[in-house]
Amino acid sequence: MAKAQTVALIEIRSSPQTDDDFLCWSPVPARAKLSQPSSTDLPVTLRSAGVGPSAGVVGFMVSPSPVTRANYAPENELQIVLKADGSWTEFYLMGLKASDGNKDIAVRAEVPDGTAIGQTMTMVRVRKNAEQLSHRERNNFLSALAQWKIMPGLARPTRFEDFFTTHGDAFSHGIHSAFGTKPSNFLPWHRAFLLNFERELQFIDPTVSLPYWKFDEPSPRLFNADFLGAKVLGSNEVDLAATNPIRGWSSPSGQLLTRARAADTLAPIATDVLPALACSMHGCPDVFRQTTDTFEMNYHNGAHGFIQGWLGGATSPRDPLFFLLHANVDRGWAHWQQARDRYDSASNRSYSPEGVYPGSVQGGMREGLYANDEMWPWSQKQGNWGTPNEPDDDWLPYRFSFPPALGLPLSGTDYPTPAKMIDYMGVFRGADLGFCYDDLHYMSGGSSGVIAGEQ
Ligand SMILES: [Cu+2]
Repeated sequence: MAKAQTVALIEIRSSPQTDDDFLCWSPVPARAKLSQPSSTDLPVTLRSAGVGPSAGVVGFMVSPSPVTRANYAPENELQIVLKADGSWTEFYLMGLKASDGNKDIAVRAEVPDGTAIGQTMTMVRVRKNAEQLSHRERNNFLSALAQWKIMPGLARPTRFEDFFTTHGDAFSHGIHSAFGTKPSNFLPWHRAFLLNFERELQFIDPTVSLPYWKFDEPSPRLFNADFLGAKVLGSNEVDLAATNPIRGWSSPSGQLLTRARAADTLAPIATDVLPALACSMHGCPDVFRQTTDTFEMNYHNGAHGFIQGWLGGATSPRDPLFFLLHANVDRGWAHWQQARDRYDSASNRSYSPEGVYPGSVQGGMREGLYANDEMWPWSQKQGNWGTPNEPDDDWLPYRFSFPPALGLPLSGTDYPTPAKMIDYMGVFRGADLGFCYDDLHYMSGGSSGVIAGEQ
């Protein structure tokens, strides 16, 4: 029986800070200890307790480090012993069911009579289908988006302008096969761009994750005045409700958001032209270079072209729908990766060209496209496009730093490369990038995100 003053400390991602206490499906290290030395070891049970009916669920594991897909076996609770000397006992935590837009999971250490002697709050923060967000999740996202738009930028008038200008500058310089030279780094570049955006939203509200617009289905909730806007009949104007935090969304010059179509009753992409998502059933290209253009040309271009308006041009991130559209393209890539086990960034099946830029353009392959090249703009280099016959003044050396996220890769001078974008769930290298999708589990392509028997 514990003494009244016995207290256990629990740390997620093994740091005392709580602003890294967010989980996806990937196992992350955690630890617990007595707050002060005791005369005896203390056995405790670790459990998670959800706050509210839609709360998330976490699993526990003790395992040889690291946890991999080969030894992944989460439990609903875990018996551990807190050592008398007050040293740490390590374990792993992983999301089993997504949270509802807040830290709604208490991770508790209980002594045998059921008394909790320590607790920390966490959430399973995953990217969800925008159509299925709760009111809380939608409101959190819109409020953060409204604040982000007016954040003071580092080298441009607003952070918003940084993003769409950067996309415009890079548009025909390697990030799209359709509008520049081949090959492109379309998929990893946009994955980094989205993650950069999502981390900036999380500075404003750490409970927010980027929703995706599942554009092979009609999306009446998303294309609504209460969410990303309803198209006004007979014009390209977009109506946003008076209570919508992003009401009046405009460009820096004051133009209001426009779209030529809405996808509230129609879907831009028919399900049967999604070979990439159906590839586990129907067969799909096996190697990255055969796959990336399918995502870009058939899938991504189709969605942009359907909506048009601001989404139709090189500065398409002016419309926040851009980020939800690209999250779905990224999710498509993630499904393909899962179906083909393409997490090894050193394999040309996962990404090519491999290696680093050799110093001259060969076969259209420019600096920034090789797996281990730092990508612009995060590389912060000027003129690294490397075209021998053009002035290298297309890319400006302005600061576009990847926002640091505690306990996660990519911050400071750990610049994004295509290779660092491949294994986003840490399946191969053991460190996740801090995002995941509601229908793509660490272990399988299952649809619910809940492992059978664990809820
Ligand atoms: Cu796009």
